[in-house]
Amino acid sequence: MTHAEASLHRAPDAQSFDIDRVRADFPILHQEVHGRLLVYLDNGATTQKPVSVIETLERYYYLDNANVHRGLHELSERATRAFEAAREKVRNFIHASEVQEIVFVRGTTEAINLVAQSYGRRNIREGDEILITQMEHHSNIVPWQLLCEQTGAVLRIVPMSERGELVLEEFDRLLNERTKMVAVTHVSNALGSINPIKTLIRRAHDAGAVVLVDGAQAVAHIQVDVRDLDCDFYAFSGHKLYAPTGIGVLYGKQALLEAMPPYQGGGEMIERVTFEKTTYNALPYKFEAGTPNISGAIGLGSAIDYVKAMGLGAISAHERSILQYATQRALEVPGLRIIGTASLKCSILSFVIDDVHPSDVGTILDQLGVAVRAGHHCAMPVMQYFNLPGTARASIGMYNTRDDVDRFIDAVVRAKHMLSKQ
Ligand code: 7TS
Repeated sequence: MTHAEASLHRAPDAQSFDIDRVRADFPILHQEVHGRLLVYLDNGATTQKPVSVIETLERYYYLDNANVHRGLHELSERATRAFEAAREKVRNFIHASEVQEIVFVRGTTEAINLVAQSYGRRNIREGDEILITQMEHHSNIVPWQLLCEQTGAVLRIVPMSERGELVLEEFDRLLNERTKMVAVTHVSNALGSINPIKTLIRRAHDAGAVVLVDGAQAVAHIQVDVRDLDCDFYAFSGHKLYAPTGIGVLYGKQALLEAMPPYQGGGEMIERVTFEKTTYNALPYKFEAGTPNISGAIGLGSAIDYVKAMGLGAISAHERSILQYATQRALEVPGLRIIGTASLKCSILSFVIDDVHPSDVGTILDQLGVAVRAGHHCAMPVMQYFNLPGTARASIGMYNTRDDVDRFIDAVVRAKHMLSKQ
């Protein structure tokens, strides 16, 4: 049994979450950066990859690489089987009913653009309203602005409170018979707030709107069940779920996807082409023009196997305790202010320090071997709301420890002493 295979046979309950074994599965963590052991706290941007995923990619390119759905030869059949097996793993992971409801895309951004351009241009007209929230990532703002420019629809924004919680009364007030689409993030990447999306989905449906959930910051931390949520679309990126970059998923309810026109034209997505008329392939291939990211999808399947073997419940419990500890330690630092204090949060600790620019904090932390992100986090409206140029952000993954938090806090204290004017 290889190291990677052995790691997939561990029991997935909270007690047995063996952080040392988990860390051993992530080779990249065991290096020095600027002379110190790396502390990686930028998981909101992208996660590191376990050996099992790296070995899956290696095995694919060593042994099986071929194009999918077209060759009659052995390698093509193997590649196709592995690619479609990955789709089934995604279906099972998010509890979708049908494998046809799983469309492979480049990432969350492409998934949302696909829905805006395909569903949106077919179904949304002048005067219709699209409801998003004040805490969206630019990926869940700009595609809707483009659609509004193209159709004459109107974008409406659900406000949030100082804590970074959506104001539900405002959500209810803004929902009306003109609301055709509600697009909301499951977890805020800038604040860590977990939104009550099941409630939002129910209320949006009662008002006759379709709902897209941006799950980019959720899938690695929260068990997602698209059937239980009853969302119409759910988008996420593989690379924030311990999988390679360049692969992501759009889940859509079959009836909605069936009725949507293709997003891009090309190979794979057709049934028959003549110069007079082209007919389209069945779901999900209608939305997968061109050669897909085959190794990426297979890598995503492998990452899902890894996460399931560790147990998402155990991962969540571990990350919750690390976030709690980090929050408590951060509050001990004089002059540090946490941005985003929602009662339900996961993974993310955004903060500012009195009269210090967040990028300077990020640079000093890097010099001390601690990787965080600093800036607007592609959520400029959130920064505008708090009247800040940006924040520094530590974001937690399954392999982070209390030691990581201690190193991070020590580095923040040093940065504050070096940079603070007082
Ligand atoms: N939506 C949310 C909530 C995100 O956090 C991100 C990426 C995206 C959409 C876009 O995902 P992509 O994979 O298509 O790029 N967020 C971040 C971040 O917080 N830091 O770097 C990328």
